[in-house]
Amino acid sequence: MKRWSSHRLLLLLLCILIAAIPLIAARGQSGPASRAAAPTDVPKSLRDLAAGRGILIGTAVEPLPVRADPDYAPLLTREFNLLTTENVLKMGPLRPDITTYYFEEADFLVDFAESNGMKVRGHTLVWHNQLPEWMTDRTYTTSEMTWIVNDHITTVVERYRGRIWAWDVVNEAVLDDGSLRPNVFLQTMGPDYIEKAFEWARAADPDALLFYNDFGAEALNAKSDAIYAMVKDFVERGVPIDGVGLQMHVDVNSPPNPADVASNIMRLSALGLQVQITEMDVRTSGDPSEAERQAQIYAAMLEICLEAPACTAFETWGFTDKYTWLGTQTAPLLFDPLYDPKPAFFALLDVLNRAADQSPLP
Ligand code: 9MR
Repeated sequence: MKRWSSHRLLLLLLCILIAAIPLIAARGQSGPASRAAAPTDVPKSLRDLAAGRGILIGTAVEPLPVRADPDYAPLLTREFNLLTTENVLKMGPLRPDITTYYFEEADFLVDFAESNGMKVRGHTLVWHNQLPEWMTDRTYTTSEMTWIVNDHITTVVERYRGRIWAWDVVNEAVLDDGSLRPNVFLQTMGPDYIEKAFEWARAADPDALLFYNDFGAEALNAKSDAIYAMVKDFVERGVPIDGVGLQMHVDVNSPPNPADVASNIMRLSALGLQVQITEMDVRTSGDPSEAERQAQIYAAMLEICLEAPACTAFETWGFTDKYTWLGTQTAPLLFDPLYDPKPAFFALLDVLNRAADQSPLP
């Protein structure tokens, strides 16, 4: 047999390849393995759907799992476009002594949020809990405490001016019976400490949204009545406040009445204030049979938020049951400890999808 020279063999291979190009291209366009079809198969994320409805969807975050758990950040940045600093901006962790501020951890989370297109809620400037020992170990005079709180708000809010979208300026200052919580600020500065905090925050960043944030005041009760009266008075007197945060730490067996939550949001929005669901979780006994009921509670609260134009953000207090302040037995969040989505996650997706169908964007 006649032997083929190597350059003739090469030529033959080239011809076969050229002849096959149209076939390969056609399969690429219409075959079952078509890559062009892939993007439509990927379900939209909570953050994509929420953005289409004009609200932000967020969650509380600690630096440790962002740094150390490889499964954590990809899901966080896929599903959420708002990040609340769970602990790092509280006075205890932030201010180890009266003149020292430790910003490293907060800087890390703010940088992380920015590089992933997420807005930041700063939590929290004035709170009776998680205070540094130097504050709780001795008593201060009125002018000393006024200086401490003013320096704190001014230093922290100025540092993140233009980078922190919204602040929980004062957190949990009201008790269930509607009276002011007798904390160290009330005891030294008197009831005016709340409005002073808002004024100092406004001066430090005129563009940040300023919130009063509390728990157990989602529906209609003595506490939410007192908060309503307080912020109404602030609005009337020109104290700079932009909104009220409803934390929404609830139990699967005793959720707030949805109609009452809607009424509460309505009366706050009639004052010209925004409302945000800031810390939602739904505690269960850990029994998986409660997962559907938990999902309905999440869905009901998101629906209320979507129906109220004043409700501008919906946030959960963490997103995986692997990391929750309630302990891992209570399964309060949207993903299980292995990061598998729970019925609560699908219920939120469903609410956002249905809302998008009802009012398509122009
Ligand atoms: O989730 C926070 C937890 O890690 C802290 O140990 C705890 C300290 O009290 O605070 C938790 O967050 C709280 C938030 O700052 C204010 N609202 C209630 C939240 C749950 O306790």
